[in-house]
Amino acid sequence: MSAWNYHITRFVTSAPDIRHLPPDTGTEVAFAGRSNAGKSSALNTLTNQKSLARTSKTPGRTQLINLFEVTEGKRLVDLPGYGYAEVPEEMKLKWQRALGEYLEKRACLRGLVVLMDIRHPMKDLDQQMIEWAVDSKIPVLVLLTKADKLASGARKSQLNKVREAALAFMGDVQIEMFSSLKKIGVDQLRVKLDSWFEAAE
Ligand SMILES: Nc1nc2c(ncn2[C@@H]2O[C@H](COP(=O)(O)OP(=O)(O)O)[C@@H](O)[C@H]2O)c(=O)[nH]1
Ligand SMILES: [Mg+2]
Repeated sequence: MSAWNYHITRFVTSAPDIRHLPPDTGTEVAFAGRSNAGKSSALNTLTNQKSLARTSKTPGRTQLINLFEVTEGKRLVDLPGYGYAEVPEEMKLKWQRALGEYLEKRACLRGLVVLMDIRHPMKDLDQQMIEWAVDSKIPVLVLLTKADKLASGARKSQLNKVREAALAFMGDVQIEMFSSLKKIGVDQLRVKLDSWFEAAE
C-alpha cells in the first residue's frame, strides 16, 4: 500500500525560474531527464492522469519548472528537459540555468528521479545530474524508461549493465526499469517516493 495517494496530485504552477516558485518549505521530489526521455508520461502514469504533465512528441517543449502537489507540503517537480540538440543555444542556456538554480538552491528538494531511455542510458548530462545529487547528498532513483521497447532478455541485461556502472557514483543511486506503456516499475517508483516523503516528515 502506498502511503500517499498519487492519483489526487494536482497541478500548482509553472515557473520560468526559482524566483517564481512557491515558498521553499515542505518536501519536493524532482523529475529530470533528457527531452523525450518519457518524464511527462511517467508523471502521468504515476498519478493515473492522462495529461497532468503535458506529454509531447515534440522534444524540448517542457521549458518550465512545473509543480504538482500530492498533498499539502508534498510536491512533485517536472524540471525542464535537457540535452535537446535542435534548440537555439540561447534558449538551452536559459533552461540549463533554471535547472541548475533549482538543484542548487531549493532546500526542500529531498529526492531526484532521473529518467533515461533504456536504449540510450547515462549520457553526459545524465551522469552530471547524478554526480551533482550525490555530491549534495540527495538520493537518486534512475528510471530506465520505455522498457517495453526491448525484449525481456535485453531489458534485464541493460538493467544489470547500468546498475554496475552506477556503483561508480558511490552514492544512494537506485536503478529500475520503467514503462509507462506497460506499467513496468510504477510500484518501485511509488515506494521510493513514499520513502522520501516519509523521511522528510
Ligand atoms: N513505447 C513507449 N513510449 C513512451 C513511453 N513513455 C513515453 N513514450 C513516448 O516518448 C515520447 C516522449 O514522451 P514524454 O513523456 O513527452 O517525454 P518528456 O519529454 O521526457 O516529457 C512520446 O512520444 C511518448 O509517447 C513508454 O513507456 N513506452
Ligand atoms: Mg515532458
